[in-house]
Amino acid sequence: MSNNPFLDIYPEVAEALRAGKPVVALESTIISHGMPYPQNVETALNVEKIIRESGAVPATIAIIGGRLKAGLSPEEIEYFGKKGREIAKVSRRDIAAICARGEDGATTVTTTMMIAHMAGIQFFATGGIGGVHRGAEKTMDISADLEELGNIPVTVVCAGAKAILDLGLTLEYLETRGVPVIGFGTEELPAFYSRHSGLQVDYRMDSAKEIAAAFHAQQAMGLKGGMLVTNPIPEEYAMDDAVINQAIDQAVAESVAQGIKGKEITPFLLARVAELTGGDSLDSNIQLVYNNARLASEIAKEYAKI
Ligand code: PSU
Ligand code: MN
Repeated sequence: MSNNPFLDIYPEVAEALRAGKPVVALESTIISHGMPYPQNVETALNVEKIIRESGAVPATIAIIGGRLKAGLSPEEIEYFGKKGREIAKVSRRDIAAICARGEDGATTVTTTMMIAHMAGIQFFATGGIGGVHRGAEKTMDISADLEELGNIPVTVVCAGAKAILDLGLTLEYLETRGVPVIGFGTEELPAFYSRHSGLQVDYRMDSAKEIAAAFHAQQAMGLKGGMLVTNPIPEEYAMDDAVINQAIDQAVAESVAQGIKGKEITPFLLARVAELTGGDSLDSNIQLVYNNARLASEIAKEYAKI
C-alpha cells in the first residue's frame, strides 16, 4: 500500500483505503496531553466507535517505537493514554529525530495531518487546533498547525480553537496561508467550549455535502493545503462564557508568571483550564470531539460519493 519505509497502515484502514471507503483520522496528543487518564482512553475508544457507527473507518494516528502508525489497536490506545505526558509531543520539527531514535510520539494536528496524508487519508476530526498565541507579536509563538493547514490537503474538523489563543490573529494567519475557514451551520467562529467568539468565519456551510464539494473543488484544481471546518459545540454542552474566560485569563497569567514556553505552553494551559473549571470543561471537551467525529464521517462519506 505504501512505500514509505516508516509508515504502518493498520489492516482495517488499509483495506478501507483500497476499497475507496471513507476513513477519518484522529490525533494522539489529545489522548496523551489533552485529557487525563482514564477519560482519555475511554474517549479515544468511543470516538472510534462513533465513526464506525457513522459508516466510516477510524484511524488513530501516533508514533510507536519509531513507526508512523495510521490506525492503532485498542491496546495501543490504552498504552498511549496510560503513559500520557511521558510521551513526547511531536510536531513537524521532531518527527524525523523521534523515528530515527525508535521512540514513541504523540501526534499533534500538524503531524496527524502529515501521517494521514502519507497514508492517503483526507479527513481528520479533533477537538481544537493550535493557533497564534496571545502576545505572539513578542513571542512569535504560532502553532505549526496553521502552517500544515496551508500545506497539506486534509480537511480538519474541529470545534474552533480555545480562547487561550488570540483567535483574531489566528484567523489572519489562516488567511495568509490560504486556508478556508468554514463554519458548520454558523457564520461565527466557535471558540471550543463556547459557540461564540465574536469573529466571522469565511464561509457558512449547512451540510456535509456542501463541505465535501468545496474540498473536492480544491483537490480537483490541485490547490495546496487543507480546509478547516469549525463545528460549534452542541448547545447543551457549551460552557458559560464568563466562567470559561475567567479560567483562561487566569491560566494565561500563570503561564506568563511561570515563564512557560515553547511546546509546553499549550499542554500547560489546557491542563490548568481543566483544573480551574473542574470536571465541566472535560465533559464539554469529550462531547465536542464526538460531535466533530460524526461530522467528519459525514463529510468523508459525501466525498466518497463524488
Ligand atoms: N488545543 C486543544 N486541545 C489539544 C491541542 C490543542 O484544545 O489537544 C493539542 C493538539 O494536538 C494541537 C496541539 O495540534 O495541541 C497544538 O500545540 P502547539 O500549540 O504547541 O502547536
Ligand atoms: Mn507553540
